[in-house]
Amino acid sequence: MYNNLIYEVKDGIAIITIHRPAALNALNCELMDELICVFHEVESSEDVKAVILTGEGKAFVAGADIAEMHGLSAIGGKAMMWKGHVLMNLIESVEKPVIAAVNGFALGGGCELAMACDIRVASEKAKFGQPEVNLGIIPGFGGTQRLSRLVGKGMAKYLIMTAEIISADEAYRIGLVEKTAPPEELLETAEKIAKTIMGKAPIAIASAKTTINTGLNLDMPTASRFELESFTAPFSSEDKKEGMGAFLEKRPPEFKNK
Ligand code: CO8
Repeated sequence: MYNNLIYEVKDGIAIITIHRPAALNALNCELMDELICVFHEVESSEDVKAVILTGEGKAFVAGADIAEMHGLSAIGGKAMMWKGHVLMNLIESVEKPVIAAVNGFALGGGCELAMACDIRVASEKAKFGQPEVNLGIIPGFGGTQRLSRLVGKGMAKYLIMTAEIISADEAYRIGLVEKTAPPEELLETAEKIAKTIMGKAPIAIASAKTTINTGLNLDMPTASRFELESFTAPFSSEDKKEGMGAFLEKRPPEFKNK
């Protein structure tokens, strides 16, 4: 049981809804512990094939909890930051696709949380930003690194240094989100993407996720080599035989995650 999350599994899709309305879903340590716990649960559950992370109300997540951070020493702040890093890295390492359905404010740690997911779909009403410099700090849950990797160094510096809050359309334009949807169609759109991915070979999907995430942290020759090595597991799978066989026999494939 979670105090700040609603967790349900529907047709193979885990839907995690952040529910901390009093603070616009701000990430305090308890909520981050619950997210770490729920992502361990989805990783180990055979029933879960894909994950959607969303928020309830007008915020996805309005940032790290400012009231909690305010009272922290530098050492306490680092401990909270460490928890955030554990969470974001865990989401990236889960071998299932994780889709952020960004329903509203995704600010500071909220934008960082969305960026740790594989794909971001935003409600047309969502707002994004890294407003930490307004508070005298910098992004601390990986945002300086993930934002520059997603939108480029110049745009990342612009957003972090100006603390500008941008619309979903602008986030789409700069490559911070991959799709936008009317608010009432947000979850449906995220589910559609999840189902499309679930129709592919799971071994290939897990391998694609790991290869892209790991390769981005390596120099090009090492990353290429890593792709070469990563290719072997899907290529030797039963699902590869099925996928190619089905193509040649002109029928839809039936993947078995083997
Ligand atoms: N933390 C704690 N409480 C929050 C937060 C937050 N990030 N955001 C909103 N709340 C609370 C408000 O205090 C308010 O509480 P109350 O009703 O008790 O006064 C309630 O949520 C509703 O908020 P508002 O009344 O402000 O709602 P508005 O619709 O007027 O405004 C905004 C919505 C624009 C989202 C506004 O709430 C806001 O600016 N929030 C803060 C956004 C922000 O600065 N986020 C970045 C935080 S810093 C961060 O994320 C750093 C990550 C790295 C941390 C490293 C660990 C040490």
